[in-house]
Amino acid sequence: MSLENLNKLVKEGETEDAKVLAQQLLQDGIDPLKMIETLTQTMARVGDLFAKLEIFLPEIMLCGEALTGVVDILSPYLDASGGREIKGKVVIGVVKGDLHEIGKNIVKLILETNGFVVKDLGYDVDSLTFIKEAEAMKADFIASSSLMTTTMPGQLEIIEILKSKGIRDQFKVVIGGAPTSQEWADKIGADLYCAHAKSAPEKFPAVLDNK
Ligand code: B12
Repeated sequence: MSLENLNKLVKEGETEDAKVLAQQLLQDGIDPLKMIETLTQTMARVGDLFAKLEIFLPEIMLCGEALTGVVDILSPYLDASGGREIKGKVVIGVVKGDLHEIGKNIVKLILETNGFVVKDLGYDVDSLTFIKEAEAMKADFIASSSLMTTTMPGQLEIIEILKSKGIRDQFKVVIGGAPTSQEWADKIGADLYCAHAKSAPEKFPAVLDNK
C-alpha cells in the first residue's frame, strides 16, 4: 500500500479506507506533511475534472470529506518542531461568500504546529469580522483564504476597511487560496502571499521583521 493508493482512495471519496491507510502509512514512516501536500495536488486535479464537467459536485464533496478525514488523522503527527516560543498571533478565515475551508484548515494546522497562536474564524467570514477579531486578539496577522474568483474582492475589502479605520499598519495582511497570486497580493497591497501552506511558517515571521 502506498501514497498512490491513498491518493486514489481520497479521489474516490472513500473516507474510512483512506483514514485507515493514512494511519498505516504513518506507521511505515511516511512524512504526514508529504501526504497532505500530495493530497492537496490531487484535490486540485479533481477541481480540474470538475471544471471540465468530467465529474460533478457530489464527487467533489466526497473527495473533500475524505481529504478532511485524512488531515484529521495526520494532524497530531505533524512535527511540532516550532517549539514553545510564540512566533505570532494570527486570525484566519475564508472570505465572505466562500465555503471552501479545506486549505484554510491546513494552513491553520501547520501554523499551530509551528508555534503560532491561531484564531480560526471559519468560512463565509465578513470582512469587518476579520478586523474586529484581529483587534480583540491584538493579532499580528490577518490571514484570509479565497477559493473563487468571485470572492477574491473580499481580500481587498479587508485592506480597504483597515485603511479607512487608519489601522492598516497595525496588522500584516496575508492572503492565499488557489486563484490568488503574488500579482493579486501586489495589486491589493497585501503584505504576503503564500501559494502553499507549507511555506507559511517561514514566510510569516519574515514579514513581521519588517513591521
Ligand atoms: C473541494 C471543493 C469544493 C467543496 C468544498 C468543501 C470544503 N468543506 O471546503 C464543495 C463541494 C463544498 C465546493 C463547492 C463549490 N465549489 Co468548489 N471546489 C473544490 C475544489 C475541487 C478543491 C478545493 C480544495 O479544497 N483544495 C485543496 C486545498 C488543500 O487547496 P487550497 O484550498 O488551494 O489551499 C492550499 C493553498 O491554496 C494555500 N492556502 C489556501 N488558503 C490560504 C490562506 C492563507 C492565508 C495562506 C497563507 C495560504 C492558503 O494553502 C493550502 C494548502 O497548501 C476546487 C478546485 C481547485 N482547483 O481549487 C473547487 C472550486 C474552488 N469550486 C468551484 C465552484 C464553482 C464551487 C461551487 C460554486 C459549485 C456549485 N456549482 O455549487 C460551490 C461554491 C460554494 C461556495 N459558496 O463557496 C470553482 C471556483 C471557480 C471560480 N469562480 O473561481 C473551483 C475552482 C472548481 C472549478 N475548477 O470550477 N467546492
